[in-house]
Parts: sequence; structure tokens; C-alpha cells
Amino acid sequence: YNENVIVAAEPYEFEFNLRQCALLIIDMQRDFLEPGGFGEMLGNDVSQLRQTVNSNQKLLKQWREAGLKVIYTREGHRPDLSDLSLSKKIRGRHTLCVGDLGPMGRILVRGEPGHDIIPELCPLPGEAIIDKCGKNAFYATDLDAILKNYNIKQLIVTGVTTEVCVSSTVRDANDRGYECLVLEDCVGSYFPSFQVAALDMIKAQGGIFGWVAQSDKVIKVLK
Ligand code: C5J
Repeated sequence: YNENVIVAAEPYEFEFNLRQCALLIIDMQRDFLEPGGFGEMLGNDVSQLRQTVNSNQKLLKQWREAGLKVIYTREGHRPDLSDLSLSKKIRGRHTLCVGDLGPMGRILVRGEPGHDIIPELCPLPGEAIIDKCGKNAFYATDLDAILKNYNIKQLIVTGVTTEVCVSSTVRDANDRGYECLVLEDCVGSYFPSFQVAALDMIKAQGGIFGWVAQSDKVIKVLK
């Protein structure tokens, strides 16, 4: 069993060690992805994000079968909103904001139905879930400590949205010394042009923030 594998990627192949690599699934929450959720309420086209569900499901199945580490993140706040900055609360001048009662419970509040991971990608017992109040999953969380304790040095990153929480997290991971492979068909944006630009920015200049590949290239090396 070879623990070192090579995946075809851009700007060049991504070499990783299966035991030192985690699958990081970012913010695949009902409020961002489901029709009738907060994302759609803001006027976003959730079908753009839903395109990623199938690819994530397939990858997750193979990743779990290989016995590898899975870590999830969720964006949300404490019910008393004590971790919600005023600047985030009022941004956008929307009629409803974080903490208000939305279509799937209180918007981006932990424990509410809309804050849950979508049922298609339901976490298993033992898979870490990082609850974060920011976009970057390292900000004000124990993600870095968990990765260090698991001896994880490389991340395969999926989730939503590509230009917001995925990019913020990948940029910080890169500064912290983690190598990130972002899977094009497993990350999604409400805006097609942002999807393309965000992925271009990651892989530009010799992979300035990381690598980009299709999920089937990863699945291939797991079999
Ligand atoms: C956003 C996220 N877009 N998970 N959150 O507000 O990317």
C-alpha cells in the first residue's frame, strides 16, 4: 500500500501522503445550498452550488473507504450572537441579517436547521466539525491545533463558496505551511465568473496558494 501518491493537477502534479492529508469540506450548509435557504433569500442562484454535491458525495465515499481523515467546517454564530461583530451583522443592509429568523431557523446560528451540513454529506461520528464565525476556517478556531495533532500537512479542499470561505481558508493555510489542493468540481460559487477567477488565482504563479484539479484525479489514486 503506497502512502505517497501523485495527482494530475495544475499548475503541476500534486504529490501527497495519504496519512498526512485531510479532506477539508467547507461550509456545505443547508442555508447556503438549499432552495428556500438564506443564500437563495439573498437572491443567489443556489443551483450553481448544488452542482458540487454529487462530486463531493463520490469523493467523500472513496476517501472514507480509504480510512482517511475528514474535517468539516460550518459558518455560524453562538445563539446569543456574542461572537458576531457589528460590522458583519449590518453588512449588506439586508432586511434580515445573521441571528434573525429566516426560512430555515435563525440565520447562521449554531443548532438551527439552516446551519446544518446538507444531509447528502452528513458527517460521521469521529469526523471533526469546526464551527467558525469568520470566513477563514483558521480564524478564532482550533483547526490548526487539530491538524497538528493529527500530523496533517496537506489539505484537499472542497465546499462553498470558492471565492469567499474556500479562498480565505486556502490563503491562510498556505501561510501556515499547509499545501492545498482545491477540487474544481467540488467547490462552488453563486457567480460563474468568480468561480473561474478564484481558481485561477490559486494556481497562478506556479501555484501561489495551491493546486487545482478535478476530483476524479484524486479518486483514481485512492482505488
Ligand atoms: C459566504 C461562505 N459566502 N461559506 N460564506 O458568506 O463562503
